[in-house]
Amino acid sequence: MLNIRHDWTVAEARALHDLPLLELVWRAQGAHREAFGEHKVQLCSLLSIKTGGCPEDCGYCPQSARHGSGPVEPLMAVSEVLAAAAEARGAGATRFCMGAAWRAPKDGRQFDAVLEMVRGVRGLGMEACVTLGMLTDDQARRLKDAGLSAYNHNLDTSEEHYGEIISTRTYDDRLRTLAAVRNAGIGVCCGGILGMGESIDDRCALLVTLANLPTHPESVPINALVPVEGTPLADRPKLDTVDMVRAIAVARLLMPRAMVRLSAGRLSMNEEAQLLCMMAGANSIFYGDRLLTTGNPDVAADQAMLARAGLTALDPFASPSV
Ligand code: SAM
Ligand code: DTB
Ligand code: SF4
Repeated sequence: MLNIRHDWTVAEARALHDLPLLELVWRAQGAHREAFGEHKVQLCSLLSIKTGGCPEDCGYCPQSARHGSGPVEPLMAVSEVLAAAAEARGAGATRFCMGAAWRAPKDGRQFDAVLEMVRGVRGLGMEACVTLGMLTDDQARRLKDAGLSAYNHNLDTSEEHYGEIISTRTYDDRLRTLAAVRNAGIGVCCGGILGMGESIDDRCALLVTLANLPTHPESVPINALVPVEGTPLADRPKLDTVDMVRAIAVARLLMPRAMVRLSAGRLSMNEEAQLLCMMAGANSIFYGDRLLTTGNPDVAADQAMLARAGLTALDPFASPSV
């Protein structure tokens, strides 16, 4: 019987986290098999539809105007975005995720263009996900009406550590947007970043917060910090990949039915480490040679990695999120 709970404690998550690695991975793999059966990998392509110049001060992010560390580009044209989505579909992606460096979207021409992008991506037969910052209930409803499959909004870290990373919005602001997304009937994509100076308990607390939401997120991206020159976190030491494996395994055990995404940071992991993350329950990756502003393994390398491991890609709409 799958263990679906919403009353996890940090101590329980920590006890799982600290198990001998092979015991932890074995348990997580068991939960994964029970929830999904055959292990398939969801391929999600990512596109930055509006880049940089963001007023928020997220310490990890090259798109914050305060760090002046990355390119600044206005909202892309709908036709360009849909051409990129069609290309991603051609390469085998089943989900197209569009990110905008906004604190929150403003109603009007730009929000209407995003709705058009969502309709277009769905029209291509792909799942559509956007991440646009904080949302109102009305904006969530309009995105739902346009056919949005999922909304990405990360808690990033524990509530305790959050203030060390971001000062321009609160944890509660983030939770309110997640509630607006859930109430509108859109799938929730919510996870975090490891390697930002947080403790192991902070990592466990983030996963417990996600698991104790009234409904588990359908999708949980686990990012390793991509250190970018000019950001306050540029000099953080590289995350130990075993820490990534442990966090993924705990996410799988706490939220057995979620798509757990091995997200940013794959360029600094070798393929064996990535496959160990999959063994521990990761069943989704960002696919395509760019994340938002930084790089990702190219399509050919990922195809070769999956083939080498005998892993197959998920069919469109086979995930429980839609
Ligand atoms: N502005 C919107 C927001 O913050 O909700 C959407 C875009 S924002 C870039 C999406 C997510 O990307 C962040 O919540 C964060 O988890 C992740 N991210 C940004 N920069 C990163 C980095 N350098 N390394 C790892 N993840 C990063
Ligand atoms: C998520 O959790 N990770 C993605 C996506 N959601 C939007 C973003 C990763 C960004 C990495 C840094 C960059 O490329 O700018
Ligand atoms: Fe802006 Fe999002 Fe980057 Fe924060 S993570 S600075 S909100 S783009």
